[in-house]
Amino acid sequence: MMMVSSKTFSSLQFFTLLYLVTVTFASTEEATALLKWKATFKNHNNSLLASWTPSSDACEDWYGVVCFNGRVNTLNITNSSVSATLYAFPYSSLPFLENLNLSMNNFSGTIPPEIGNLTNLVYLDLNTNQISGTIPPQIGSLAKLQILRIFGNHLNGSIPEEIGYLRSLTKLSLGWNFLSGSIPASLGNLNNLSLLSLYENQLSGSIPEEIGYLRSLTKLSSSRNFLRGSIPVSLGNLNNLSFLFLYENQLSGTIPEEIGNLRSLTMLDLGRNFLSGSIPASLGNLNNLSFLSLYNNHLSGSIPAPLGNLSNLSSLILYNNQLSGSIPASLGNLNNLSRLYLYNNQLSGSFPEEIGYLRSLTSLYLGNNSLNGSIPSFVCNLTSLEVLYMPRNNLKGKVPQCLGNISGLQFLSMSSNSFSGELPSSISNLTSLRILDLGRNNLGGEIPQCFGNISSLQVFDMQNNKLSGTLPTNFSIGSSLISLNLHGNELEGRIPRSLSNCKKLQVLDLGDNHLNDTFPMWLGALTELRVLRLTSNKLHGPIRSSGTKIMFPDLLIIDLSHNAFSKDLPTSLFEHLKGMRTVDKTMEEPSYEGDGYYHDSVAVVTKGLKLEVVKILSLYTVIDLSSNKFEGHIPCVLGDLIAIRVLNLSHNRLQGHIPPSLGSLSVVESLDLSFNQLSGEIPQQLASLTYLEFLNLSHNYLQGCIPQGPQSHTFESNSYEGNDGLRGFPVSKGCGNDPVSETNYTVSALDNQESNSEFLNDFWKAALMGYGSGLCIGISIIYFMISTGNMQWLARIIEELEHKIIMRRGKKRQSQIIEI
Ligand SMILES: *[C@@H]1O[C@H](CO)[C@@H](O)[C@H](O)[C@H]1NC(C)=O
Ligand SMILES: *[C@@H]1O[C@H](CO)[C@@H](O)[C@H](O)[C@H]1NC(C)=O
Ligand SMILES: *[C@@H]1O[C@H](CO)[C@@H](O)[C@H](O)[C@H]1NC(C)=O
Ligand SMILES: *[C@@H]1O[C@H](CO)[C@@H](O)[C@H](O)[C@H]1NC(C)=O
Ligand SMILES: *[C@@H]1O[C@H](CO)[C@@H](O)[C@H](O)[C@H]1NC(C)=O
Ligand SMILES: *[C@@H]1O[C@H](CO)[C@@H](O)[C@H](O)[C@H]1NC(C)=O
Ligand SMILES: *[C@@H]1O[C@H](CO)[C@@H](O)[C@H](O)[C@H]1NC(C)=O
Ligand SMILES: *[C@@H]1O[C@H](CO)[C@@H](O)[C@H](O)[C@H]1NC(C)=O
Ligand SMILES: *[C@@H]1O[C@H](CO)[C@@H](O)[C@H](O)[C@H]1NC(C)=O
Ligand SMILES: *[C@@H]1O[C@H](CO)[C@@H](O)[C@H](O)[C@H]1NC(C)=O
Ligand SMILES: *[C@@H]1O[C@H](CO)[C@@H](O)[C@H](O)[C@H]1NC(C)=O
Ligand SMILES: CC(=O)N[C@H]1CO[C@H](CO)[C@@H](O)[C@@H]1O
Repeated sequence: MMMVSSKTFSSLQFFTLLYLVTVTFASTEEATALLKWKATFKNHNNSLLASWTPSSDACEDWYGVVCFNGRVNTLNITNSSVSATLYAFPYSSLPFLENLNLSMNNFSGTIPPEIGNLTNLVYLDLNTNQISGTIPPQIGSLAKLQILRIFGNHLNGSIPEEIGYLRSLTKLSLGWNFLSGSIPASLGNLNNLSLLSLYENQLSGSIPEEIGYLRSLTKLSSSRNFLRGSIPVSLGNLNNLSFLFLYENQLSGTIPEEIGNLRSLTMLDLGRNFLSGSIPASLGNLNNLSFLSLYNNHLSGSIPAPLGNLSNLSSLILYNNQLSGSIPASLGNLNNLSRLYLYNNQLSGSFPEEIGYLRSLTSLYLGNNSLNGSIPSFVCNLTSLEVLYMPRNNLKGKVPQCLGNISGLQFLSMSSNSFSGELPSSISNLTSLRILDLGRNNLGGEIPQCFGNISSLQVFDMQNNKLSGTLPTNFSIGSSLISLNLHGNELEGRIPRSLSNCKKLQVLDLGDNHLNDTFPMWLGALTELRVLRLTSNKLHGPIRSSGTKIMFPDLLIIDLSHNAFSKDLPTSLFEHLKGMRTVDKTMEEPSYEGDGYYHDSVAVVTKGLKLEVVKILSLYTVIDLSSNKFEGHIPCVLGDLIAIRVLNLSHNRLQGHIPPSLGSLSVVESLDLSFNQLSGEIPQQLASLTYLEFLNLSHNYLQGCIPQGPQSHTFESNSYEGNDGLRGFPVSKGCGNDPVSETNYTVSALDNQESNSEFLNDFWKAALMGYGSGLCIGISIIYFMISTGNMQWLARIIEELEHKIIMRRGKKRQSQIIEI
């Protein structure tokens, strides 16, 4: 069969060829067995495996097959789009198989016990498939196994103790599954184990002390499980350990001093547990450490000064604890520090000048502590800073002009302090600035004109200061502005027409100022606008539509209260508000943003909140036109805005009847029509509003019987007082429909949990910074939470969504699956 035609054919070449011919063909039995298996694939036309044919040589020609001495030694069909099961694999026909790599395919079904027949296997890799069921104990027969990777599947049940028989194992990766039960102590026998990853399962119980016997371990992760108890002191023996990740469990007790013995450690993450006590000073011995994360625990005491010895540290993440005392000056030695997260603690004192030495610092998060004093100008030496986050401290003095020199600054928040003086105009030189939040201070003076054209700016929040003068008039085309909040200042003049250039604007709050203008109907062309708040200004005149088709299509909150608007209620405006006309059903399918990167603080803290704002907010729609000079009738068309939760038309000069169409506002929670000149009877339809928690119809000229419905009992007589003609419960008897027995309805008080709102406030700003899931999140949620204080209502929805997201955790995206 072999044609040998060359005349210069040496005998050496001849023997070589002969060898190839006789030896390199895989045993026919092996090839046949593999073909049989391939025939069971759901996609047997798989293009990568097209080379697997009866007429070709398995050892020479088949994709992914490597032979040794004519027998199949390696089967490596990683990432080959194979949809199949492991049931028909030729377990008994491949006695020399050492390397089986089926990773990143679509293998489903369970791992059959026959896997134990592959006794020569050295490497077994099934990662990132759809394999379910339990790990068969027969796997313990694979005595030569050095690498076992099954991460990224749907395995459940417990980890078989028999894995402890695999004494040659060097790498064991079982992460990203649904394994439960406790970690078998037998793993402590695996003397050669260098990597142990149990990341993201449902393991419970405590971490066995025996794990501390694994002297070869370099990487240990059992993050994201339900492990309890304390961190075993024995882990202090693992002197080759380089990664120790135990974050997101339920570990309690103190951090063992002995962790300070792990001199090889480069990354230590114990975040999101219930650890208490102080941070052991011994951690200052870990001089290879580059990443130290202890966030979200109950750690107290001060930050140990020896942490300043960690000269390789690039991230120090201690937020959400109860750390107190001052920031140690020694931290100024951390030349390589790029991220310093100390927010949400109880740190006090001023911040030490030495922080100014941290030239590598990109993120400095000090918010929500009790730091005092002024912002020292050495902060401006931190020329690498992108994030400077210091809200909610006791800082005072001026905002330094030199901040304008930190040219890469993207996020500047100093809100809720006591800063005074003027806004430094240098800030407008920061061409990367995305978030500027100096709200809730005592800043005065005018807003420099140049602030109107910081083209990168997305959030401009100066609420509750003492700014005076007029608004900048030069908002320019291409503006990135998403949220402009100048609420609670002393601004006067008109609403600048140039705001119509801010096409991305979602939130505009100019409330509580002295603006003197007519209604800015032209804002209706901003199709993204969700919140428009102009309350408590000197706005006046009738609200008339401009006749355009698109008018506030996404508006969900409009608050024009406490102005001097006059004439009829704006019927044509109501006819347009598309966003208020549908009750959003999308809540049923919240978007799951995944758990991308493991130590992403924000992503972890708030994984349940990664939702599109729009979806949440569309459940909270408000029309507040109270305390103006509106007259005429309440237009029936209001009844079409069926998504309204809060409708307030009180303190106007409205006349005529209450339109029965208001009975269509089926989710309305608060309805206030008091202090008008409404007459006639209360429409029976209002009695069917089952969500209604607050009703005020007082001080009108209403007459007749008060309609009774399921919610009527909750309203007291002051809901109706000042209407001489009204009769019936609760005002009087005599309508023949008094309730038989009084039921206890608990009307939930609007529950203003400041801490909750602050937490969310952090969240959305961080979200804007690109952490987690990107830009369009949270602005409006937070906006409304802070401005309405209605926490309880939102908390309910968020809980519901978190639950749904947890239920959906199984749907993981392959691209996100990581080994450790
Ligand atoms: C395999 O066949 C299916 C259905 O016949 C087809 O949709 C798919 O594109 C084919 N795949 C390849 C790689 O040829
Ligand atoms: C397995 O196959 C992939 C893709 O062909 C290749 O990149 C990889 O090096 C192979 N691994 C082994 C261990 O043979
Ligand atoms: C898997 O294969 C696809 C192409 O089929 C390629 O784009 C991708 O990078 C591969 N993934 C890995 C992890 O090798
Ligand atoms: C993976 O396999 C399952 C079960 O056989 C099948 O329903 C699914 O379509 C396959 N997915 C892909 C991407 O091939
Ligand atoms: C399996 O193949 C993938 C992709 O080439 C590779 O990254 C992995 O290390 C292999 N597994 C083993 C155990 O060799
Ligand atoms: C594993 O999951 C399957 C369904 O996929 C279920 O039937 C079985 O009871 C589970 N086993 C354990 C031990 O949880
Ligand atoms: C453990 O590793 C050592 C050194 O590589 C090796 O000599 C020994 O055989 C291994 N032990 C087992 C049980 O494989
Ligand atoms: C800040 O920079 C100035 C000028 O470069 C320098 O004189 C000063 O010592 C620096 N301060 C700190 C704390 O690094
Ligand atoms: C902005 O920077 C330029 C040059 O760097 C400087 O001349 C100017 O004074 C700065 N503007 C402000 C308002 O600080
Ligand atoms: C609003 O401005 C107009 C003229 O610009 C002035 O006549 C009027 O008094 C102002 N209204 C209030 C309430 O200040
Ligand atoms: C209503 O609730 C109060 C306090 O919770 C309770 O004392 C009272 O008995 C309840 N009344 C009825 C009628 O259930
Ligand atoms: C030859 C051999 O070892 N066969 C075994 C393959 O695996 C099954 C299931 O564990 C055993 O029952 C066989 O004895």
